[in-house]
Amino acid sequence: MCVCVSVSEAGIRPSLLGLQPPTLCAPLSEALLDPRLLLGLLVSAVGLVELRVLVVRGESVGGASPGAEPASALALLGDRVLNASAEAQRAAARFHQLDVKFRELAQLVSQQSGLIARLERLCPGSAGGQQQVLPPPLVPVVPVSLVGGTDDAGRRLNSAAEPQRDQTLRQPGPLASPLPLGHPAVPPKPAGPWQDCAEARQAGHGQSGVYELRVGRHVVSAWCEQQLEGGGWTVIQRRQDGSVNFFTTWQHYKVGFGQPDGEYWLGLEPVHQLTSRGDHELLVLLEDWGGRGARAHYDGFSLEPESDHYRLRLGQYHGDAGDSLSWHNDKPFSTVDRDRDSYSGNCALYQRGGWWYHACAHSNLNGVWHRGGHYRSRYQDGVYWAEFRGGAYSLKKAAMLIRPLRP
Ligand SMILES: [Ca+2]
Repeated sequence: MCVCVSVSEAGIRPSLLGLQPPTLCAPLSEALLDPRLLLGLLVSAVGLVELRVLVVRGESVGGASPGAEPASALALLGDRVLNASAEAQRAAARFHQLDVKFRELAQLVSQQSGLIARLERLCPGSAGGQQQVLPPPLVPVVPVSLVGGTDDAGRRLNSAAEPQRDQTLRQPGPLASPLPLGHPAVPPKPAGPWQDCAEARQAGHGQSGVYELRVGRHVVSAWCEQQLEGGGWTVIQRRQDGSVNFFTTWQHYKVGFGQPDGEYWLGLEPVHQLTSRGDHELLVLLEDWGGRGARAHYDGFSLEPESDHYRLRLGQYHGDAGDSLSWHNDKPFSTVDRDRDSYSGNCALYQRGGWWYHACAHSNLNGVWHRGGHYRSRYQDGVYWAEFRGGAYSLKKAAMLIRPLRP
């Protein structure tokens, strides 16, 4: 007596001898020892495929000799097949349970992976985030103005970098702005509010100081520079002593912060409102720790509305500071909590201040006010204008002024 199964790529199936080749056959005594034949019998026994066990009597198959097999052998085989079938059924049930458990665990892992990915996106400073984000690019600019020049004064003044103090510690800075002209000890309190500093100047107010300006439905305080080149300048940004923390959020940059007679940021929304009334020019005044001043003038300046992230629109550059802002033209404003830059990481996080970052910056006048000029920091986070003193030099004074262009 022999047992036969067909063997295919899909597995081992029992078959009728000769009907589904290729076929494996063996005598009963050997079939129980052959794992392929035994597996075919087990598979059949649990009903996964059709069971056909052919018992060939009296014929020679696979070397089996003709003649009768003892009836006891058949009974033994039957018992073993039944036992194996029951075992296979238990194994199949166990396999099914494990398969269900595996699917549950796989789903749980998938959910946890998604959660981890979301947390990494929310925490760019975490270890996971840093693994995917390269350090921000530094500005490799060697300022032309340094070629053949000297920065001995800056080096003499160079001392340990001092982080800027917290905004809660802010106090009115000295009345002197980074502008080259002097200022009155007591700023005037002209009537207002004015449309802008140029309107106040045209009304005869020629002293620089804090004026009230009507911007939309709000009244804001701003420093008006009324003695520089005919006056009428509205100061929209000023750094001079590190008294104000500029590493702050979108909302602060939107509405403004600081003190108009000291360090301050007028606000993206007021500047947008002012520059949407007509064509404006921008004047950037800089001063290093050696007392050397420089200026960058742009004959066009405006900010798009908040819906366009206060995107920067800039005109042609003129001046002696070097053009470190045109690279940021047409770029949206970014803060540590509103990353709109074109760098894979968060420029405002590394450079510690809001700016119209590209990837990342040739200038950032809203960085950390490091005392002394040259500073040591992990990232390029100083108050810098790369074309003037390089990206690793934090300026002592900086100011941004706007004025309507005369028709
Ligand atoms: Ca980015």
